[in-house]
Amino acid sequence: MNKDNSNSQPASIFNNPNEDTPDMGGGLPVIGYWAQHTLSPEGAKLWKTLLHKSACLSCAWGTGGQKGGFTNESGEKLQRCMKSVESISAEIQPGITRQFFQQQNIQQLKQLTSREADRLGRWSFPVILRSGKSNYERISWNEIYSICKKAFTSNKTPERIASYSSGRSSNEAAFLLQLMMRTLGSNNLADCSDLCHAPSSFGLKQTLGTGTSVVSLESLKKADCIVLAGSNAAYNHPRLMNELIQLRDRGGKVIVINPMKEVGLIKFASPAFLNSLLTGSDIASIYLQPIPGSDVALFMGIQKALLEKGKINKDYLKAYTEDWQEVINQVENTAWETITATCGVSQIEIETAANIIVNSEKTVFAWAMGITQQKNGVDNIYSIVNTALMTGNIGKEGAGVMPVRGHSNVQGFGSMGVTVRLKKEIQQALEKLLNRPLSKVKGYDTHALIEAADEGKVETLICVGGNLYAANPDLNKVKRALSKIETIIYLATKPNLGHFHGLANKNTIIIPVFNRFENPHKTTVESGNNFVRLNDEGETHLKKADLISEVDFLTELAHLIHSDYPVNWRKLQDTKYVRELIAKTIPGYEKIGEIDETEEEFTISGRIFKTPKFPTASGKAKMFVTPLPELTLPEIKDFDVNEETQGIVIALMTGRSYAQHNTVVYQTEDKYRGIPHRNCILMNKNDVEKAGFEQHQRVKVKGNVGELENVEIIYGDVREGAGVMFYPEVNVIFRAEVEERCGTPGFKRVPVLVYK
Ligand SMILES: Nc1nc2c(c(=O)[nH]1)N[C@H]1C(S)=C(S)[C@@H](COP(=O)(O)OP(=O)(O)OC[C@H]3O[C@@H](n4cnc5c(=O)[nH]c(N)nc54)[C@H](O)[C@@H]3O)O[C@H]1N2
Ligand SMILES: Nc1nc2c(c(=O)[nH]1)N[C@H]1C(S)=C(S)[C@@H](COP(=O)(O)OP(=O)(O)OC[C@H]3O[C@@H](n4cnc5c(=O)[nH]c(N)nc54)[C@H](O)[C@@H]3O)O[C@H]1N2
Ligand code: SF4
Ligand SMILES: [Mo]
Repeated sequence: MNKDNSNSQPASIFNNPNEDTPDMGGGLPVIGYWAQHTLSPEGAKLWKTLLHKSACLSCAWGTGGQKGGFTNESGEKLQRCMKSVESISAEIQPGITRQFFQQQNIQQLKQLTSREADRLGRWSFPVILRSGKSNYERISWNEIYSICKKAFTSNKTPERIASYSSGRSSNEAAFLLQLMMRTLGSNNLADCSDLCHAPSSFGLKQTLGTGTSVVSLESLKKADCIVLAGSNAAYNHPRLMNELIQLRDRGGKVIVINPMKEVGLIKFASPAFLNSLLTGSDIASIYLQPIPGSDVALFMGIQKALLEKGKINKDYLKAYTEDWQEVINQVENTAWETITATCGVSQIEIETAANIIVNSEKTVFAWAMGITQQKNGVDNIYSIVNTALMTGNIGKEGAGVMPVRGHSNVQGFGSMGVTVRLKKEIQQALEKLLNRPLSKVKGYDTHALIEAADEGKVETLICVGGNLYAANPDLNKVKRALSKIETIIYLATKPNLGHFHGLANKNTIIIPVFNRFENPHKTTVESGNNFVRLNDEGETHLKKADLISEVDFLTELAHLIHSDYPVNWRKLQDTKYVRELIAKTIPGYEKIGEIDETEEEFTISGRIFKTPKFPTASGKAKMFVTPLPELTLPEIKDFDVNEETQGIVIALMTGRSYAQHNTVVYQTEDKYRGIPHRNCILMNKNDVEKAGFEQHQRVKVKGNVGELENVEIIYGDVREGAGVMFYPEVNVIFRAEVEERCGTPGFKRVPVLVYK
């Protein structure tokens, strides 16, 4: 590779051995999907929703809101992607009928796939599965509240009550959930972010004193280089691709770091720009393919290259950071051979990437699950922050660090205090409100919640959205753990695998809720770029259904448990009063107190860093030495198979197909990766041949707690030694290694045996 001419190589670097796959991401298939859905019989409902003033349901990029469904945070139009249509289409399905549950017993419902469960339609009335019964049945609201009141108040310590939540709901629901739980004395506020960006929040807090991105969309538009590590934005944050396209158009560079060559990160055709749509736009200027789990080494390599070129910004480090000398010493003392052997990327490629950063004025370092879902996810964050600090890229416009967040309001949940690591400021504000200290007992994050439930330590669980069962590794254990909980209450819009497999010991109750564009009151959400959106009131197409808003249910439940302490809960059913409470409690959210009058959406104060002053105790950023990971794989015999077994052990990266949203599968194929159905493993051709297999052969894939059979091998441009499979199906075969500092499972480096 030519050191100085690293800006244009995309088409040729894509070496997909699978000839049937498209040669770019996005493109005409996306327009086709739009047309098919918006012109279909459901089209009118779909358009109504697209035009409704509310934030997109799908990812945290933050499209939609008061300026209209198609507008991004900078006011640009044409920003609604196909993923958004996909998620709305699922919400505007008809309701499930009452007869359905009379006809289908739980054993039959357990046979459904994720897609089939979602296609049953919307939950449209509350149901209960009582112990010993074989069918879900309709239940009255009176009985629900009486069971819930008992479940939350009788004969137990607060630690035996827990919640889990997922970031589709509103800030208002999130705030109420945590206030209700903390008033009870329970800090058990597990959340989907524990499985997702928790290492980012943890790592950024330790280093920079903040928990979220320090870059706004506006600022991103001024960058001239973006490092995109462990993210497949072409699938999961499609409108981020517009920013990458525009950055390339203005002469900027994109460094992609990903063990898998994702076609959309090489070339992407965006419907927002006609030229791009017709011919496709180059995305990656350089594409580095490290060994899964080795990013710390790769970033250390970049740091070493900077050091050797004399390009470390020591003035910046001296003025604005702490402990930088230790980090530089480590880089100095780590040999290139160790670095390249650990990450599997050559010195020259690493130097090329370092050169690009050095020659750029403003670099944004962005990342997603490839970085966080690792046993050493926090070290990954440290190594990225170290690199950004060494190049003076934090605390100025157009530069910074940017975790690319998942669910559309997952970040809002964290801001509202739905977390086991509560900010001091929020703790103090809540203690003032309650007029007593909060419980000091450490709460369960998602991983700890499953462990505690399995040990019989949880009696009552409320799940505000999500799919606790299928989102976790080791599904059989999760099922067993949940079955030891006496009462589980699921608030949900649509059925998912968790409602049929994640059953309680005594009562499993499903509360059907309005989604974001149906609520009878206004709500707010927070995007990954720290922008707060206001969602207008709406209505549901399910005219005969018996739905409730999350806010109404939580306030009524809280009223039953706490009466009028510390607030008049029923008054909070008018969400304006919740926003007033949020304004007083949540740092940076002051403006939400007036949003009902002003309708002014806003950037949360204190989050975007334009100067290198940090909200840490010393005002400086803190740097951490990052140990290199030891990335050995087990041997065939370690999988408890006989010695003659023909096969190969690889590091499996488990994640999303093109057409799924987390545990919910919309379509079975993944056309951009050439994967025809869900039971496939994507592998490097050389690995397949080494193991004596061939493309399309059916094999078994074995993890440390189970195996999948009849799995079809598909060739893909993934580096040797790695493979790709889809969750939630694959979650049945492995117990993950866990990042000890925040409980996040290592979903992106799962050792598996592929064998006959
Ligand atoms: N359409 C759609 N949009 C979504 C979602 C969805 O399911 N569907 N989910 C939402 C949520 S909750 C989230 S968290 C985000 C997820 O968005 P992403 O993080 O983009 O999704 P993943 O598929 O989990 O993995 C991202 C990439 O990490 C790479 N990777 C794996 N291991 C490594 C590694 O060791 N190092 C590096 N550098 N890369 C690695 C994989 O090859 C993959 O390309 O998307 C959000 N948006
Ligand atoms: N192997 C593997 N496992 C993973 C991952 C991976 O990459 N690999 N990724 C992890 C990540 S990043 C995440 S975020 C988790 C996802 O974990 P979760 O967030 O727990 O799961 P989802 O599939 O997003 O939950 C979907 C359900 O949410 C409900 N829902 C949707 N909208 C609303 C709403 O407005 N209100 C309410 N109350 N309910 C609603 C619907 O019932 C829907 O079925 O999975 C994790 N698990
Ligand atoms: S990029 Fe994300 S927020 Fe924007 S329209 Fe697509 S799914 Fe919605
Ligand atoms: Mo996520």
